[in-house]
Amino acid sequence: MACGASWMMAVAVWAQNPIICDRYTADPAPYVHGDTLYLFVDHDEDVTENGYFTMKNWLLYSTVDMVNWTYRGTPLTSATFSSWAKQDNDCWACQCIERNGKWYWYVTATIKGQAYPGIGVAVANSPAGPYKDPIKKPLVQGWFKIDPTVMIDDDGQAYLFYGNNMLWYAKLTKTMTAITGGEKEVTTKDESAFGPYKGYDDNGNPKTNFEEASWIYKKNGKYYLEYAAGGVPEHWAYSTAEKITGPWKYQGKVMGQADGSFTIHGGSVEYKGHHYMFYHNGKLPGGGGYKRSTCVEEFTPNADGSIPFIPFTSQGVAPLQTVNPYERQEAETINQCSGVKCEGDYNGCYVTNISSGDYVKVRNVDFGTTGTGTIKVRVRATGKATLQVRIDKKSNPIRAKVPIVATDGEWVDVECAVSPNISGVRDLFFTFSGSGASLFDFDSWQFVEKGDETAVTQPSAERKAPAAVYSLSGVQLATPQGGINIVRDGQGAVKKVRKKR
Ligand code: FUB
Repeated sequence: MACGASWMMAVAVWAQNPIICDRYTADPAPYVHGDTLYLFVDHDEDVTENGYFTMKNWLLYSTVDMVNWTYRGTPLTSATFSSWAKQDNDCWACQCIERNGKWYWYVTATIKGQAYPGIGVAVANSPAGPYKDPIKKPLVQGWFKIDPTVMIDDDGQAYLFYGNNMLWYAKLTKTMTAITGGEKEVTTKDESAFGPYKGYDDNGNPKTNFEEASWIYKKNGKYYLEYAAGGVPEHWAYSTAEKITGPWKYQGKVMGQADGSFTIHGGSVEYKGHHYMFYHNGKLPGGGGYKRSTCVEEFTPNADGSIPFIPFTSQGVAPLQTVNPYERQEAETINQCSGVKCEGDYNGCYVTNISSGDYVKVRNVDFGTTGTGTIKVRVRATGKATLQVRIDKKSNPIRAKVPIVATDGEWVDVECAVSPNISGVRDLFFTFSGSGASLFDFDSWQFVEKGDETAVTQPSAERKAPAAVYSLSGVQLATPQGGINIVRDGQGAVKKVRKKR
């Protein structure tokens, strides 16, 4: 009995699939750029309308350690494609890549006034946007033309693949915003290419094993096409080819049917020397086939480059590095959470919708041997609340209790002693209490090492709003716009409220 209890605790501590906890995220499309893995995802709304996919926008998250994910905004909505796409729904699968400093985000949407889909592209100078639709029309359109996947070959030629049950590809021009040379159909009814037929559709037509969600890439001179297969419910499979034009050779199943979701759309990526397979399931609380959530598993390709069968886990993947608590960290960099939402855009994001009992977990934070003196949090509040700091478990004793007061719509920094101090590599929990909904907004946090508590910090330039500069000594310091009041309260906290001008 005791043994069983400790096993369950171990699972609970490490469980981190699904990896995004503030919303339902579907059809994950990872992209590695520099040190960062960007995750472009679709968004299943919290409220499903008409018992079908309810998807109004596309989201961006990123990570540098594979276990803590940073919300980077909602850079695209159906409004981005307002000249040709149906509005306020049908924001289906996507993929984004960078070329010569510009980011090209290919999406599925429904053609305005029609029932069939098209594939559009939005362009930006940075992954988080702002994005614009440069051509104001779909690149391709027609029945079954969904789920774009894109790659740039070694000779610089970019290709777009797309389709449901049927599969097409087209060359993209150097601008990445038009196709050239026409659309080519790939014969999905070729069983040696995509596996045996799997049943019939609603109209009695044979369904190919290739379902949708194509994911194209090249590795060691070989082309790989991963895709959802086997009809519905789908599993994950792949084929390979020596040339991008085929012929494709079916290589088999690499993942089973996703738990709680009849679709599985994902894709693999190599990052910092590791191989990861992304997919979605329906396992976030309240989730299901129309409320899906992104998951990730690590795998090791076989010596011949083939992909092994990858089992689903609730544990997910191991951290690639620790988080430095003595540098400013975004509150929206999260391992696990409950209740909260992330908001904002390329100017800066934050955690909001915070209620009593909600929590945010940050995994694998290295507090060092000296440990913490104080914590500084940047918040915006309309009333009183408390942010508590705990370690390793959200029910563990409170190490810091940061009092929050109304801030008049301003972002302010609040600093508070940590006791007993925290050292070592730990999981960090922020818990919240107060009365009412939406207690406050939480922008960032930073610990000050024991002995360094008087250090003065200028919060990062990520947020465009002017930052208050303050000291623990209670000295009022200048800010870019006006001064600040620093008030000590009975609990050792220092509240900084910017003066009205
Ligand atoms: O998310 C809507 C659709 O469900 C996608 O386009 C498909 O790949 C399936 O995951």
